[in-house]
Amino acid sequence: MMKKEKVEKIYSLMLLIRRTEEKLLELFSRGLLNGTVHTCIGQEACAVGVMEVIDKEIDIIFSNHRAHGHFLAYSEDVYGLLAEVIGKKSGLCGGIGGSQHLHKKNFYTNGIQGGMVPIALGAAKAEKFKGSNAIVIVFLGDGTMGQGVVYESLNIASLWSLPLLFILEDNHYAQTTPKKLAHAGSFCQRAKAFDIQTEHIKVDDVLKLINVADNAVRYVRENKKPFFLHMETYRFSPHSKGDDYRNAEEIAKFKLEDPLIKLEKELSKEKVKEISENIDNMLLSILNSINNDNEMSLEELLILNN
Ligand SMILES: Cc1ncc(C[n+]2csc(CCOP(=O)(O)OP(=O)(O)O)c2C)c(N)n1
Ligand SMILES: [Mg+2]
Repeated sequence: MMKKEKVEKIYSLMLLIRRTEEKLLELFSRGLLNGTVHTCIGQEACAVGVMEVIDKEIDIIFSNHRAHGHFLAYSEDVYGLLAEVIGKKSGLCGGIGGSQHLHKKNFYTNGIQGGMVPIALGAAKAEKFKGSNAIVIVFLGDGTMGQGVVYESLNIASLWSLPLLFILEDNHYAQTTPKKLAHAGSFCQRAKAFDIQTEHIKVDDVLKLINVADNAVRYVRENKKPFFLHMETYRFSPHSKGDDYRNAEEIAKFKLEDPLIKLEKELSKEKVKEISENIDNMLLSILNSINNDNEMSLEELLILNN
């Protein structure tokens, strides 16, 4: 693929994630969602960068409570996601899983911090046992580095030489707790203590991230060994909805380094407008069709939720 086409594709996916999540926050504030949502606004590059370099036919992805971006970058199934979070039968998991329990093909998630890490380890063991060429990818947050099971998993992944890529999506906070109040030392050093190779990247340029993620994925596939990739990112949205105690100046400073805006500069104004309008129209038509399906309408749900 030419660089220009690649930039358009990556930008479209990142914008799709951002617009979808902005829509979800709006629907939540109108009482139209079934359950909670955690958005990854600001972190889209992490999801898109990794999904760009995996083998979607065979690789297995484990996400966490902040899963929409990973899911959309993996599947682009906007209808399935929105219908699920709205609580419709036509949703990915029949509308009963909600935002934190998404599953499609080789994509799995749940909301228990660290809960998916040993499951990913088991999947990696199964792939090794089968002798397949698949690798397993697990996304975890900085706060989740406080869960003991992560270290048990790092240990066994290294000891048994399993094809497991740990992706630490470090957005500096666990809910509202800054990482510097919770974690001593360096995250990569922790993985290195288990004899696992590591890489650290500050996520300000998605194209750079794609190269780093590609190397990590190749390393795991070729060596059948774990790898620990520490991505330093930032979320612009609150942890969930209104629960934000972060310093406004800090958020503003990170917004200046928004990877989406950085990528946008590589495209013409006309192209950006076209991509943006296409996404907005698509979201509108998906929401209309969700609204018009045979189940309860959004407005009926609103009445029910009140
Ligand atoms: C075992 C467990 N404890 C507490 C929670 C509540 N909880 C949900 S997300 C979260 C913070 C997670 O922080 P981090 O791992 O940094 O991920 P981020 O939210 O920043 O993406 C907490 C405490 C949970 N889901 N599971
Ligand atoms: Mg975090």
